[in-house]
Amino acid sequence: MQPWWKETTIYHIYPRSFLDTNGDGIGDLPGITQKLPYLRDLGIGAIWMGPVFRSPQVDNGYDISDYRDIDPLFGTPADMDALITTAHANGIRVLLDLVFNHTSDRHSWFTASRSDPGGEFGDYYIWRDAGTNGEPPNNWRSFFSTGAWTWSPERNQYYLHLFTPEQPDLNWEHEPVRRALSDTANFWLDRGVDGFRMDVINMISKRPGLPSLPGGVNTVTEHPWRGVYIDGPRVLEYLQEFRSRLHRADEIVLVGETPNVTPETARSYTDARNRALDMVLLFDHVALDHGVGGRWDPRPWQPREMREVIGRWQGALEEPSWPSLYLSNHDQPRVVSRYGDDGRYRYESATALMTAFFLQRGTPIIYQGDEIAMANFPMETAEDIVDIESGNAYRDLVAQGIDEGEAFRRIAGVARDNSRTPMQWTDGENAGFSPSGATPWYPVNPDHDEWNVAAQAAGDGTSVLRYVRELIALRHSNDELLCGGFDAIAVDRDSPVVAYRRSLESGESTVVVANLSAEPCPWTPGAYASDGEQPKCLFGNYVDHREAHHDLRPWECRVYQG
Ligand code: TEU
Ligand code: CA
Repeated sequence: MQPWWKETTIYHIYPRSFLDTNGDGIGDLPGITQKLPYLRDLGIGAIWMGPVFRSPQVDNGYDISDYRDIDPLFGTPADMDALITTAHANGIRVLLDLVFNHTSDRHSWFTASRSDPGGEFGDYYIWRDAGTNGEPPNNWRSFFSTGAWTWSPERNQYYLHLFTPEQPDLNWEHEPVRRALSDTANFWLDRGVDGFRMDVINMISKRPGLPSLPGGVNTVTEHPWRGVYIDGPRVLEYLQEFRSRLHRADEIVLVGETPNVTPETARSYTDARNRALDMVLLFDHVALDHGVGGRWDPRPWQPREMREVIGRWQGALEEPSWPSLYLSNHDQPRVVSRYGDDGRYRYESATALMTAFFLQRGTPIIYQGDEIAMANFPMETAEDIVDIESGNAYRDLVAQGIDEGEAFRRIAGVARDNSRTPMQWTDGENAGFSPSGATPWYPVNPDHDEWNVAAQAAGDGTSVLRYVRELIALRHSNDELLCGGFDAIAVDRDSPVVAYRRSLESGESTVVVANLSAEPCPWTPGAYASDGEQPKCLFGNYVDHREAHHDLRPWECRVYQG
């Protein structure tokens, strides 16, 4: 028997944009509760919700001022209890998002730490004196285009923040901090939740002495922060201690968000014998389109690179590790616009990408809206950039002397705003996200008239939604796909095809093949059947896939009996 989280499909909810029931334009907990039957019918076994705790919302809830309270924007603690109970009644487990690398600067721990260095909370954050000329203690930059240190006149010291100044980093070196955080997790476990996604969890340990990063290096290719504040020296130790303190530690699931993680560190965090995390969220496959200047310098990507990344990470996270599988989230653009084709082949490319990804060894995490192939928002001007990361990046590019139009173009395709637009439930007003007359916090994508849940659920032709339901059912009913090993099937170097075999020790196997391009390309099914015969095609995204013995058509994917 495998643990439950290996045999489930997780659905990632961005609460602010899922369903607004009270008409304030912001998605809420009752909205999530209302849609649980929809998720159950899709085959979802667990939801992960972005942070809904009390927060000034500087970074949409990733700046938490009270971990034990629900932000009134989203509802009440009673709404959360109702959500958990209803989810369980529908066979759906609930994962919350723990943001434990930092708090909000309005958290009582921080205000106490700032005003009373000698008091109980004095060491809860990373405080340092200024240099002799008043300069910050080192040259670290935050991930959001600012310096990583902010001066506090009140305490006469700088504090560290790897994200916005309103998100001061907690000092995990200080044991009471670690205790307070595991107590917080237990508070929610005792309320019935089944696990957590842990935000930027490989940033919790900073190298002692907080050394400056070497100057003049290409930060995109050289990652000078590795071992300094990413994958620092004590991450594994902290995670092991954290897990050992949890109630029901063996029943729940811990998914770590780990930017810039390496195969080695990912393996150590997820090695079952280490009893730290169960899965980590990987990043190489969402960086294929990063150019020499990084995320804000996009370049075309090659299917070959996707194939290499898949092979590398499936190899790195073999037993006793287990991968997570995701294609997009609230920090990334929409996958169909980014790696697929949101024009002519929108259905085909969305389904091919999901098939190639979600049938690998690991647990699929589907981001809300991907099940109907939601696309990037058609931004027109810099005014459409609302997110703090994208907005800062835009200003930064312009300050570097890049022309405003060019800066906007670079940001628009990759901005986090793209994936944060309201969920498209219907073709009606506000896409059914907010009640009629309300104004959603971010405009709905105008393509909701065609691309929405109601349209894709109705009728019996092809739809991305119906395909995803069948894809999940296929995975859940096929032992090779659930627990088999992964072996890449070799293809020509420049082929756009991703192909692999999932096999059990008993010899049974299932073959997955996907053409990640609009070009037809050669494929000989018989060559991959164990007995050389024409293998049985079980599944595919073209209606006649069962009779298909010919080449792969644009964005075609198929699943064969081994
Ligand atoms: O994101 C972590 C992270 O590294 C982000 O910088 C993300 O990769 C980036 O947007 C891509 O350029 C997590 C959360 O998912 C994100 O929403 C938060 O803003 C961030 O942590 C801070 O808590
Ligand atoms: Ca609301």
